[in-house]
Amino acid sequence: MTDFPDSLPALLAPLAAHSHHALRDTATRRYTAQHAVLHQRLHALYGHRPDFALWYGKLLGAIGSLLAQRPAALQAQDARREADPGWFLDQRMLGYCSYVDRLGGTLRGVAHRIPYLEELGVRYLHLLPFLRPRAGENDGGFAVASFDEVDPKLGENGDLDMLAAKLRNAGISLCSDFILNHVADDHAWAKGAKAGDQALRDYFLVYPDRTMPDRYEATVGQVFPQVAPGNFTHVEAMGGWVWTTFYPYQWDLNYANPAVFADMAQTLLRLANRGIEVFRLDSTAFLWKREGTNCMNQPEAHMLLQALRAIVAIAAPGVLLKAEAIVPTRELPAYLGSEGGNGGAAECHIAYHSSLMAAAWGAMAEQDAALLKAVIARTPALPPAASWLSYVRCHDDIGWNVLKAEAAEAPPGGDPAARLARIARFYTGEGNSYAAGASFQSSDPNAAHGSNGATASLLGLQTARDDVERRAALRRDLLLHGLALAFGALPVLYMGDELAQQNDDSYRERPQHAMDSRWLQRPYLDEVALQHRHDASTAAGQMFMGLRALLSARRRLPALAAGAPRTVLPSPPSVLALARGDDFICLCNFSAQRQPQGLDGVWSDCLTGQAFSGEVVLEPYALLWLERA
Ligand code: OTU
Repeated sequence: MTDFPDSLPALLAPLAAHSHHALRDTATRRYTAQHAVLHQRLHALYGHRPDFALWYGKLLGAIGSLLAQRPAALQAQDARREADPGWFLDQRMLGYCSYVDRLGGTLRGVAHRIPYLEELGVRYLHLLPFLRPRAGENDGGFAVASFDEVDPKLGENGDLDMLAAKLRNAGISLCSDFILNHVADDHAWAKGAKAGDQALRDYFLVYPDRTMPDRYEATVGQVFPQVAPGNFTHVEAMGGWVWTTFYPYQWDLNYANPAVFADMAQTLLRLANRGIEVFRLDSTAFLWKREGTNCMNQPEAHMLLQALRAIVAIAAPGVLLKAEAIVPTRELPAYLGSEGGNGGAAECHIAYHSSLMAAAWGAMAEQDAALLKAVIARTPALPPAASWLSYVRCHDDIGWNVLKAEAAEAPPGGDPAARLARIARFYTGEGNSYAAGASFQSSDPNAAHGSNGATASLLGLQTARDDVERRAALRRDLLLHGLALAFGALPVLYMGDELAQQNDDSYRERPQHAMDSRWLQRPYLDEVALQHRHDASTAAGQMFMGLRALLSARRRLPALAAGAPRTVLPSPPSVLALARGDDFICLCNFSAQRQPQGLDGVWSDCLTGQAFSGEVVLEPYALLWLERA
């Protein structure tokens, strides 16, 4: 690369004053390893600009400064993780996701929950947005007004640093949303743009009239078709239409502008230096817009992410990037990097396997594993030191449209939209469904957009009329969790699910939340259920202890590590038989009927030690973890 001599000194200059020569040598080593990808991706995106070389040198200088500022404890963690890049693939890794206020009230309060998290074996805590959000409606914190201030309702900046350090000392990695697709319309950049600052106006995508918005709308989908139709919002102060993929107050950032990339990359490194170890890259699929497309999963979005990965590898290699891309299965692997293709570059370390999650819920509604088998068949092996994230529920809806391809192909086939709409209607409790949930954003009952509801409520605990139905609901709940734990991923529990918490309907009384049924599954941690988590006579106790038994079995089974092999064995239509290597099988019976499953050799139940050989009869909704005897 001809510009190599111009760039390394830019990176090293801020380190010149640094007392430790080692850091300069480390920076040189990392830069040498990353430069080709970093320069190639950014040159491809912005090299046409006459100021590219100057911009690139400034960016590297900023990266060098942030590396120089990185606290020693984090530098030491960086070194450990550079030596063990697959550290997060271990089968003992377990994630937990919650809102700060719903888990502990404030950031300080979350610190008091660490013993509880340790009891579960949590090693990764995803706290939903805790930076200063937009005043008023803010999409649960996903409209960020400042990346450098903590939400005053949750504490102050020092509390974040303190919590991150306490979690790190407990062996728990703090994960934070990094909402890089958009900012709030009261973010300083948006306020400056509204005040007429042209450079800041160029941080956003603004159109003087409807000509371009209408052309884009012809091919772009809608995320909130009911409450926020369309992708553009007219803003008087901007003299036109601003691109707003999500709510009107969430202004998409313009990544065709290199200043945006440089600012956001530095913002991430500043937050990394506060002790955040995992960044959930929100809405990564939407980062690059291209007319005539759905403006998702564009090649340039992957170039941006690969450049971000290279920057993190230089300045904070102990940090993980996690892609939140709620997209069809075929689009997912690219977020973890490509071995071949555009020069084989790493991208994110982790990606949500959103179609696996949706297919498991689809299998439960259909009492048939076909959708799930189709998704697993389309799930390729991953690059080294990359992992799926498996989960049962999260703070968002279950998005069905990611399954269109599998719904068309998996038996019995038929119209995929109608099939997904049937599943979505099942989870609203239609007909004799046991579910208690709500459809999300689908104005047309025959269109499947999303489904909301707490896991236990969607699986029948809320409608259960007697102990038989309660036990069936809990079996379904443990089945979905057992699959997420056995699949071969970094599994993340969603706060409250471990206690079989149900829907929180209170959102309907809060004007700023009433129109968004995702708040059904955003409860406060139920202190009473928490007290009963060891009481087998309660649903909370049965769920917690059932889950904990699976978790302790999982910790001793290397076959369940994220990177270990995975194959689907022959099974009846309503059973998933997932082998992990030669000596472990996860059996899931998605039906209300007993199902026979053939076995070769002698196996024993990981939880009870009961032996099976030749065949096992699976009880309705049974989960069975077997290890070769
Ligand atoms: C993400 O959502 C967040 O998880 C949501 O909580 C936010 O509302 C949204 O971004 C905007 O920040 O596909 O990749 O269907 O599941 O918007 C973006 C609604 C997403 C969400 C969907 C999701």
